This record gives sequence, structure tokens and C-alpha cells, in this order.
Amino acid sequence: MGERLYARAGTIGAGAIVGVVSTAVGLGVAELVAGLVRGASSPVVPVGQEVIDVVPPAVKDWAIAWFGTADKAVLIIGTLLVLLGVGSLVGVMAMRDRLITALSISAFIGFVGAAAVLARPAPSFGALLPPVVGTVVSSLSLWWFARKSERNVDAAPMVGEGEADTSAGPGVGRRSLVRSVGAIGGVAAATAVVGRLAGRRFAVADERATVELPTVDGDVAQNSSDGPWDFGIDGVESWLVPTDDFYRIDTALSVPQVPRDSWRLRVHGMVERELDLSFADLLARDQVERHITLSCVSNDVGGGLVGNALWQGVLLAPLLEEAGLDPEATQVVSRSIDGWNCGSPTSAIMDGRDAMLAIAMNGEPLPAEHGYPVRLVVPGLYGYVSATKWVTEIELTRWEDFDGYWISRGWSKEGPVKTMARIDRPRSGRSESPSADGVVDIAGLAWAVHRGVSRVEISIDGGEWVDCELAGVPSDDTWRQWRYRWAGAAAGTHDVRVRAYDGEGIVQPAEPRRPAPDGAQGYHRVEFAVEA
Ligand SMILES: Nc1nc2c(c(=O)[nH]1)N[C@H]1C(S)=C(S)[C@@H](COP(=O)(O)O)O[C@H]1N2
Ligand SMILES: [Mo]
Repeated sequence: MGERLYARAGTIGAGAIVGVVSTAVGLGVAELVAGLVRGASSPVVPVGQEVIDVVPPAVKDWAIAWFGTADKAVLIIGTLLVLLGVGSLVGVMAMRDRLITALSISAFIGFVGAAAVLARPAPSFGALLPPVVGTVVSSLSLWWFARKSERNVDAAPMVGEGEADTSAGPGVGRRSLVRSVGAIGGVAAATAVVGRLAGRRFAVADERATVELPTVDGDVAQNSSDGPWDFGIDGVESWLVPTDDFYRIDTALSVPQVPRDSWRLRVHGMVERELDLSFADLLARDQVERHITLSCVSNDVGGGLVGNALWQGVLLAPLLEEAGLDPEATQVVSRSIDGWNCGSPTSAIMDGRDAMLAIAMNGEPLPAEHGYPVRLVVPGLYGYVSATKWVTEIELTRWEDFDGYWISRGWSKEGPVKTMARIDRPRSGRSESPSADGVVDIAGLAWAVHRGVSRVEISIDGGEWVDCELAGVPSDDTWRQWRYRWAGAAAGTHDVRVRAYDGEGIVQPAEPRRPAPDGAQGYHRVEFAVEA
């Protein structure tokens, strides 16, 4: 008889298991619904997304510092664990005669999920289905388990001589419970897997491969200075960063999947005539192709949140002219399908630089993570004030009338890219062996996007600043490789610092600063050893 689990007598374990499995089957069915209905997602995503949008910036910085780019996975797993934790408590209540309370809590959780969906920028009826159906299913499961244990309690006096492993006493017999839990758990897993597989239909990976990029008019290279653009030094990031290696930063917990046939761009606000463009309209316009270095304001000195790519697309300035922009419209606000937004100074967009609506990166349609089908790229501005991915809306307004996503979270409203230099080789803490001719290569990248890099200097072991050799660049909008061939390096430990000058000959500031609120600054310094 000791094998029996007595729910009434405080079998917390059984209640917790019932709660977990009921939560799981709700989530599994929600996943299935999400896989069947376009625009829907597992309720964990909108809830996690709300968490991202409401947590104070300090917490976000902490999460990024601890988990890096795995912060999103950690958030999803955390949300799931919280749900399962609450679910187990609810299960204990349900199995201890507190069914109404249990179902109320479960309904409340469902309500939170639905509210999170409604808080998203484009809520739809379909998107509400996963949390609603999921909650109903998990509540039914709870109710069913509770009834089952009750029935067993009622029946107890009569089944006293039944099989030992079923309900010969109050509560649910162990074997019966295990069987039911197994079955419901199986349903949870199966629905989740089928939902996941079915949901792949909505991914844009396949349709992306069928985009035929229009040909580009004119040359890629502008006012090209002599090559090579890449010295090809081992350990130094390549001048043109392969798309797969390109850094990714955004607040999107699940990458928006925007079919190009459904994509529209609305240009409105302080314009004479609104524009409403389709993807085909965009393809039909004059195409340009430009090398532009994109960088993130959160990048630390020496960090990797920066990259250079070849972007193809349509220049923004002629488009805004066509809409007849009001001269008093001092801000260009761009919005993404996922609700993220930012504002750039109209002056930066219209001053002749190659601000563009990009449709391709390195000769291929944008990958979903980098904004498929269309994103903005503005040379010289950090991404958080310019580079809207999955862009669907451009609104002309006044500078003081709107603050973008990161501005209300404490970041600077203006975000020109600061002059910065990075040492890629030697790596910090590594040792270098001099080449046959006794030379140690010191090399890296420097950028002052849109102003250009005119000079890079290094100082070895606190010595005099010496000029480095610069690679060529096609324009001022890209970063620039630099190198110094250090001859006669003595064996032992050394340190090297680097600094860059922009196109106007202004040296980058020496005083170290953290990224917030307007970008890190200071000289990158690396300690290394030279082998004998
Ligand atoms: N929709 C959307 N676009 C966005 C962001 C975002 O969070 N959501 N982040 C911006 C930031 S902070 C940067 S640095 C760049 C990064 O672009 P990448 O991921 O293609 O490198 O995208 C910008 N565009
Ligand atoms: Mo960024």
C-alpha cells in the first residue's frame, strides 16, 4: 500500500507532476496552433518580448554582459521555467481540492499571455489563439486529473480489493497516474514537435532564395583609393565581412518572417504625398550598391559589434524628395514590423550620403536576421538610430516630437559613429613568433564611418606614436585595415595601443568611456608576448 500516492494526504509530488504535465500540454498545443496559423507564435515569445521591452536598461546590459548573444535563449528558457514552476504549484492546488483557485491562476497566466500578444505592434486574432487554446487545454488537463483523483477518493471504499496498484485508497493510484502523465506528456511533446515542423512553412528562408536581384546601375566603387582593401593578414578580420560572420543585434526574440509579397513601405507624416511601396516597386527603382560599415553603439573598445558589407538597394533621399518632404521635418522615424523604431536627423539622410533602403547584403537577398526583405542602412550613424531591419514605415516628423526605442531607455538621441581603432593582431594575451626576417605583424581595423580614416598610429610599450600603413578603401563609408611591421622585437612581453584620425585629421579621444550613452571611446590596448 506504501506504493500509493495519496493526493489528499498531501502528495505534493503528484500535484507538481500533474501541474507540470498540464502546463506542458498547454504549451505543446499552443505551439501546434502557432504552426498552423500565420502570424501566431508560441505564447512564450510575446511574453519574453514584453520582458525585453519593459526591463530597465541596466538589467538588459547585465543580461548581455552575462549571457552575450545567448541572452535571448536564456530569456526563453527562463520564461519556460517560470511557467513550469507556477504550473507545478497550480497542479498541487488542483490535486488538493483547490481546483477553482488552480483554474483561476491558470486563466490568469493565459490572460498574461494574451495581453502580451495584444501589446505587440500588430496584434491579430490568429496571434491570440495560441495563448487562449493553450490555456484551455492545460486547464482541461488539470480538471481531468483533479476529477480522476476525486473519483478515486469516492470509489475508494468499494475498490478496496481491486488491483493493488490502482486506486485502492484515496487519491490516484501510482500506476494509473504514471500512465496518464505519460500519455499527456506524449501529447505535449507530439504537438510541440508537429507545431514546430508545421511552423517552418512560414519561414522566409525558401522564398529568399527565389528573389531575383535587379542589376545595379553604375560602379560599386566610388572615389576609390588604391587597393588592396584587404591585406589578408591572418587573425585580422576580413575587410568585407562574410554575411554569416556579420554581427547581429536586435530586440526581436523570434526573427520576424516577412514574406516579400506582403511587405509594404509607407512613407508618411510631414510629406506632400504619402507613398505606399511594394517590394516590386522597390525592385523597379534605380539600384545602387555600396560598401558601408555598420556599427553598434554598444560596442566596447576592441569589440566585434561592427562589420563591413556590400549593400544593394534604393537611395532614400530621392524617395523622400518624391514624397515632397516638408523642410520643417527634422526627423526621419523608421519603424519595423516588430514595433522597434528609431529616428535619424533628416539632415543626415538628405545631405548626399548613401542612406538607403537595402534589399541585399554581399550580393544576396538580406538574410531574415538582417532584415529581410528590406532594411535601412545609413553611413555614419550607429545602428540604433538608423539601421531599422524589417522596415515597413517611414514617418517624417520634428526632432522634438518623437523619441525612438533606445532614446527613452537612456541612450543619446544623436548617434554619429565615433572614430575608433581596433587591434586584431596580436590577440590579447597571446604570443607571436617573429617571421623569418624578424618582423612581428601588428594590424587591425579603424573606422570613422562617413568621415573616413586618414591616419592610424600605434605606440609600443608606451613609446612614441608611429604611423601605420593603411589599406585602400572604396569610400569614406567603410572601415580601413592598417598594419605595422615591427622589426627587431625583443622576446618577452609587450603592449601596444592604437589610435585613428578621421578624414578631417581629428584624432580619436583618448579618455576612456563606456558605450552608454553615445558610444565607447578610448584607445584599444593589447598585451602580448614575443617568442624568442
Ligand atoms: N527592427 C529592428 N531593427 C534594428 C534593431 C532592432 O532591435 N530591431 N537594432 C538596431 C541596432 S542597435 C543595430 S546595431 C543594427 C544591427 O544590424 P545587424 O543585426 O544587421 O548587424 O540593427 C538595428 N536595427
Ligand atoms: Mo546597436
